[in-house]
Amino acid sequence: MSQYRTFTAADAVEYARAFGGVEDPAALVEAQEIGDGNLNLVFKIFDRQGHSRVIVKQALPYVRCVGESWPLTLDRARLEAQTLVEHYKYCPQHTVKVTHYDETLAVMVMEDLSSHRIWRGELVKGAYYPQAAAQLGEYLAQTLFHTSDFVLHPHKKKAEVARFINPEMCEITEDLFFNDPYTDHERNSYPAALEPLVASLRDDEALRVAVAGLKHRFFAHAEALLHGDIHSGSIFVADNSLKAIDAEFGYFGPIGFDVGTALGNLLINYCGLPGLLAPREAAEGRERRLNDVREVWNTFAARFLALAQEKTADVALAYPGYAQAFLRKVWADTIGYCGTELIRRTVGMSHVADMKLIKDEAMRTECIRSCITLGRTLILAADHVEDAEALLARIRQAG
Ligand code: SR1
Ligand code: MG
Repeated sequence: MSQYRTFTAADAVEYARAFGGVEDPAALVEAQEIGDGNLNLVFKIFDRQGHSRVIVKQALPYVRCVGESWPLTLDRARLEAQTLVEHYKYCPQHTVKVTHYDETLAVMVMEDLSSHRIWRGELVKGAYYPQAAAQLGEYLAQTLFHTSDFVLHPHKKKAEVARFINPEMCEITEDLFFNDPYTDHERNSYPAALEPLVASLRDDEALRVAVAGLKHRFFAHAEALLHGDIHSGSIFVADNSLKAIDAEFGYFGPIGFDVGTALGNLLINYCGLPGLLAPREAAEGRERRLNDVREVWNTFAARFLALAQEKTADVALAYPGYAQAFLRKVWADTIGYCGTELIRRTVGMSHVADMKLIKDEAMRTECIRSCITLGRTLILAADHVEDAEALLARIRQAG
């Protein structure tokens, strides 16, 4: 097969028969398009018994949620496949397995995760997966440590940075995270009642300087191969299992961006729960989210440090105390990027179910208000928060 064309369900079945890696390809008979993200086509391929066996994912040449007026590189499929394959090497237990990739068709075949559910969907229902936070911390530590200068030879690291250059997808993040919410941009969308609060973000000099610093580090700090979009909709969970998917924003960037995006989505849920659940369940759910935030960071930091002590190859970076000093900078970045995720998901164009599903309009507005306010607090406080306990105290204080 060659020449890009957009797949129909029949194309996806034919492709899965040819490249799905199943023992009985003729048994694959039906495809269902299940993509609910912003960008791609995703087909579940079923056998005669109605069991889903593999996933076929294809990049469209434009942003799906906007349409053909926003063209987008097909090369993102290569970057997604490469990122997932690389992350799988270091953390197979928490990364979806990609079994085949075709550059021309911008298609990949992946393991079917029907036994799992998208974490965001579970979080908005109040379902709790007690192991998920520690598993996410483990995924972040393994993937980010093993693709960093702590372990890669400097020549290999530079070649890897080049292999993962991802300018068009990075530009989306650069615009949506660090520009749009702080300007009067047509892509922004938020309740009219919040106009004074959003206008105050534009006029907040200290905030704008801090956001500029975060954007600058996103441009310039090639610390590790990031997932690049590790929100709760990019994570599948099941009892005692967690798998990261959807890595088309992968590139070498600041480690705190991935960790901050992950924490940010837990905190968006924290802000949305009062509008999603009855008061008692919401209060319980919010405590769980705070525990999740603590667990993600503490697991990530402990595992990263242990890996650094055991495996650091570079003689200077191995000097006692350096890994701890590096993690303090990652912590400050994490809090800052976490704050930008809260703001871009509520002021910018990419809204999420944790807010969208709140039925009562006044309540939704108040949840969005608390999310924006918390985002600003975190960005401004990023350099002054001692540890996870101090972060939780600030979140509780913010209301
Ligand atoms: C135009 S793409 C909008 C958002 O969807 C993706 O999932 C990323 O989060 C991106 O920022
Ligand atoms: Mg995605």
